[in-house]
Amino acid sequence: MKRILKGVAAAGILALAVTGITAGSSSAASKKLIVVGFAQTGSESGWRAANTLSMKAAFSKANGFKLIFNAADNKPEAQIAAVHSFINQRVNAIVIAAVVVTGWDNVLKEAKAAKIPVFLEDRTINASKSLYATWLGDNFLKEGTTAGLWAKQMVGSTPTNMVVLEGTTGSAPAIDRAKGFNAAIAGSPIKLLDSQTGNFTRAGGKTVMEGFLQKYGKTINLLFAQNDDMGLGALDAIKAAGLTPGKDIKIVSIDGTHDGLTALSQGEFNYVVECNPLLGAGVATLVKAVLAGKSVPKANTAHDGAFNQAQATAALPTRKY
Ligand code: GYE
Repeated sequence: MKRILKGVAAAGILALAVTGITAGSSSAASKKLIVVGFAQTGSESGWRAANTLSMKAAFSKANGFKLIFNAADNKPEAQIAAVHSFINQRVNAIVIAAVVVTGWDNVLKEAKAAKIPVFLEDRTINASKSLYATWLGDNFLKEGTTAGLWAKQMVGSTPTNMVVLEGTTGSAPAIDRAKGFNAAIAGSPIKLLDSQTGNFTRAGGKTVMEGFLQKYGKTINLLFAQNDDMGLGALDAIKAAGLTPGKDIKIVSIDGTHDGLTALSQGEFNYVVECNPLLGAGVATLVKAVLAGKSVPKANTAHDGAFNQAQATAALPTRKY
């Protein structure tokens, strides 16, 4: 919890330093509302649910906003269509949590031509920096590195067979977490048996883990789940195969949701790296700053910690998501 508070406080400090204004201005009611279109990925995970709530709370009428919310069911084309529709509606600002890193150039050029600033929330994209105002999110590469360093240290010199549940193919967190993790375990006796996408969902994690267990059975010693939900889905598959998660198969995951930390506290997960989803207030502050003509940093990174079993148990009573 301390870490989360630190993260939120840091985001607040950053926002204040950038703008000198807060999202909760009391004079907002007398002013025209700022119309914001938010293209969310979908509703794949507990992290996503917390992120959506945080965005809706920050982009409230009381804070001076009218939010047009779209969730794209993790379909890149549907998300780009939503952004097109925001441009057609002449919104004042567009916020995007990009499903995948590619495919953004044309629609972002259109937004630029229409003089509508674009804000990247959570996920990064592959596009020229001139096509968006700023990004606020978590450091996925560092999260992967932290998970990998834990795994390397945990296995020591014991030969270990690993399977990986990847997030949405082509998404920034799936790409960067893999990169960070793989670099961190280099030189360790961890051997990769298999790696497949579970689309950041519980159902996906369960199905893919069932397949891994059928194929590799008891030879699997370690699971890296790129988010909590896939790890939680995998627990069902592991138990159904007669194995004990956290013991027969060690599990490291990323996010730090309430359910993820509960599994860790109960010894079914072994380590969880945090990814803070409470980004709404920071993004709202950036939107107001940019619309007021202020200059803001191009990249704004939230601060994340990590949890072992004892730390998860201590954090759970006050965990916000
Ligand atoms: O880890 C996962 C979610 O983009 C950081 O998306 C986010 C990821 C998060 O579905 O649970």
